[in-house]
Amino acid sequence: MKEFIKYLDWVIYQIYPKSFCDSDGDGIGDLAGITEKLDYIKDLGVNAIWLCPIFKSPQCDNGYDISDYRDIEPVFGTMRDFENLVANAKKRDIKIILDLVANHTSSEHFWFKEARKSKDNPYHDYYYWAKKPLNDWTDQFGGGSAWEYNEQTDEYYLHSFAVGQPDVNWDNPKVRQEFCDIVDFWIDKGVDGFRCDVLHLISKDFKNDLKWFGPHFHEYVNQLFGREKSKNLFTVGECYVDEKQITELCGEGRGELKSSFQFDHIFIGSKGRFAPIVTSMNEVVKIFDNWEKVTQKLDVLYPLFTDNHDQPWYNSKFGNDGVKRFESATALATMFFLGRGVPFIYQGQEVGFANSEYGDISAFDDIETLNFYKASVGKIDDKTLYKDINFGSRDNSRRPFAWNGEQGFGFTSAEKPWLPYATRSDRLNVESDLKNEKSVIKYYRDLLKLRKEVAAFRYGQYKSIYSDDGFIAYLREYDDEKYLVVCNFAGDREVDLGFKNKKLILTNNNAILSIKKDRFVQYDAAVYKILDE
Ligand code: ISL
Repeated sequence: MKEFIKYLDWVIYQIYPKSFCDSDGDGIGDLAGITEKLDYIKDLGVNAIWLCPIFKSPQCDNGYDISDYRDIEPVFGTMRDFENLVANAKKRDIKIILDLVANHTSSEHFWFKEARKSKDNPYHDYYYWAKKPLNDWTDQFGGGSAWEYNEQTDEYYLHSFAVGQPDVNWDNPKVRQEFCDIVDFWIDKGVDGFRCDVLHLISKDFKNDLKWFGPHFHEYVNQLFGREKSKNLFTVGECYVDEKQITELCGEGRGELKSSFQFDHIFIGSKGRFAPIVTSMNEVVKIFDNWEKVTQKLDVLYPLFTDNHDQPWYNSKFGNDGVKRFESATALATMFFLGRGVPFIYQGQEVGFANSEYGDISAFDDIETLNFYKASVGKIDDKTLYKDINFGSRDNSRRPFAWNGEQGFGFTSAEKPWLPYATRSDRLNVESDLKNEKSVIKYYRDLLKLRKEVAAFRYGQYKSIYSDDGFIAYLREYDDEKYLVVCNFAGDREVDLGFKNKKLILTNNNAILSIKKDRFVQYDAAVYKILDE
């Protein structure tokens, strides 16, 4: 049996700890807050959670700048809170996945504080240094050169992200051993897996583009995750893979990663994060269909996702977050989460949260957004500037989770949260959604229940029927069972899908009752069981 088959039973819920639930009233979410909400998570039909970084960090990039990999960031709680979270999660059969940031540390990490002191410091070679910048790489946050001057040694160090996030030198065997030890430390704490932040950058090729897999990439990943102790972890890379790379990295027996994200459906039509897109769901359905076919053929585990903490809400970007918000959010979920692969739900996606409208830079925190603002203010008119920021900012999906419509939205008892609430929180929150006749949460529950109950949605073959004009129809087949998934993201249409005898088992529009001719209005999603033909 393929080693990844068991992960097809997993449904992963991504948590941004700062913004999920604040248990101690300081305006910042924490581990105890997550523990309080485990039943909510469980009730959705989730059986694993991925926590964005919870480690000690100066928070220049919200925890992706780690100063101690073996300690919990005090604003999130203590190691006891973490152990308590793990124990409570395990009681509910929920697995724990941590975020492993292995490409860079914080500049406040002990290694870097030592490394920068002198060229003969034992930690100096833990990072990349050069007398002059080795190339013209710029940091990924629009902050300028990726090389920063260090006076003490009269050298430059590399930071692919913020100045406070120096890249570690994976060519140094001591660094590789350090990360193996870090992984093992968390295995001993009961962790089931890791999401690996920009892992494709760990082996550098200074003559090429920063994003390319470097010469020793596979060897280093194998060293980290191919070991006896680590080989059974669930691992997913944020590696921007293409078809070839996903096989090389996630293929059976490679001893590297179990899966990796690709981002074709995220960056499609985009001329940059803050430039409103020029595309439609037509492209998205084609990309989805293509990756389903490709990963099936290559026999690799595919992560099914639309949202994460680095993106504005997918439904706001590609779907409809206005009058058809429910229909559009649920149609997206239907297409993605009944596919072949492992579903990743980002916190709040299941409530149909949407982008915010702010007109003041003080409402933003994200380093990339602030860099964009600095570079653009005064050069374009304010109206366009805020339109672009509201469209693309990572803060959209990082705003505090709205649990109810009360003061603090059930997120915090503090007067002010760390980041202003989403502008529609009074209407878009868990409590109001659950009262709604058209509840996104309830639809997610039904959808995940279906995925859990019907083996075909987990292990079945993916068979493409149609994917064009913003319309998709696909089959999932397993043993003698066949299921048809249909989602229409474009204009109203009547289609003959060719399956005469079928039973509707899930839909976001109860008006879909015709079984002979199939009529679909925009954002209709329907799932059928195919009966004898
Ligand atoms: O969001 C991005 C900037 O537009 C992406 O390029 C993002 O930085 C990239 O996907 C890497 O993301 C990961 O590493 C970053 C961190 O800021 C992100 O939150 C994390 O997901 C640096 O650690």
